[in-house]
Amino acid sequence: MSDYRLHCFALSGNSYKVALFLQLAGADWESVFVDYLGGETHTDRYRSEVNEQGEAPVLEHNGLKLSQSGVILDYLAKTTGQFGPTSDDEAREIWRWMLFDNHKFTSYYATLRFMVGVKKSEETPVTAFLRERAVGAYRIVDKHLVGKDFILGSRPTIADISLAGYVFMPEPTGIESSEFPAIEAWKARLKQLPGWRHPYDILPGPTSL
Ligand SMILES: N[C@@H](CCC(=O)N[C@@H](CS)C(=O)NCC(=O)O)C(=O)O
Repeated sequence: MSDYRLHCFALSGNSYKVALFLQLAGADWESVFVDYLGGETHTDRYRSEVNEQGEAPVLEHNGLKLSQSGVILDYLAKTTGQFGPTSDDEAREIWRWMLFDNHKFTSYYATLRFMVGVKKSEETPVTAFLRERAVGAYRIVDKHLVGKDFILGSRPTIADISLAGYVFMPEPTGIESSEFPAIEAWKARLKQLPGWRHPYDILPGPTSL
C-alpha cells in the first residue's frame, strides 16, 4: 500500500490541490475514486466512514483521516517539511491566502465552472453573479502576483498549491485568461515545477457528465 491514500475525483479541483502537493513533493500516493456524480458523497456510508462533511478530498496517512484541503496542505507541509512557512509571519501570510482561496477564489470559480463548464447550464442571474465574484477574486490574485514569482515571493508554498486547484481546469466559464496576465505567468511557473501534472492526468474518474 502507498504511504498516502487520497479520496478524490477528477472534476474536483479541491482534490487536485492535495494531489498536486503529493506530486510536487515526490510522495508515494494512490487515489481512491469518489463517485461524486453517482451521489457517493451523500451516502450514509461515505459520511460515517470517510468524511462526515460529505466532501472530497480526504487524505489517509499513518492512521489519520484528514479532510478540508487547507488543513491537509498544512499537515503535509508540516510533516514533509516542503512548501511550508519558514517563520510565523510566513505562516500567517500563507493562511491569509488559503482562506481567501477557500472563501473567494476557489469557491465562486468552482461553482461557476461546475454550472457553466461541466453541467452546461444556460446563463442565469446566478451564473452572472458567480462570474462577477470570481472575476473579482481573480483580479485580486492577479494584482498580488505582479512582480512576484509565487504568492509569498520567490518560492512556491501551499498557498500557491491551494490557489492552483481550479486554474488548470479546461472547461470554459466565460472568463478570459488573457485578462489575468500575472496569473497566466504564475501558472506557467507552476507547470515548470518538477512533478507537476495536469489534474485530469492524475485524478481518477470522468472529466465530463
Ligand atoms: N473547503 C473544502 C471544499 C471541498 C469540496 O467542496 N469538495 C467538493 C468537490 S470539489 C465535494 O466533495 N462536494 C461534495 C458534495 O457537495 O456533495 C476543501 O477545500 O476541501
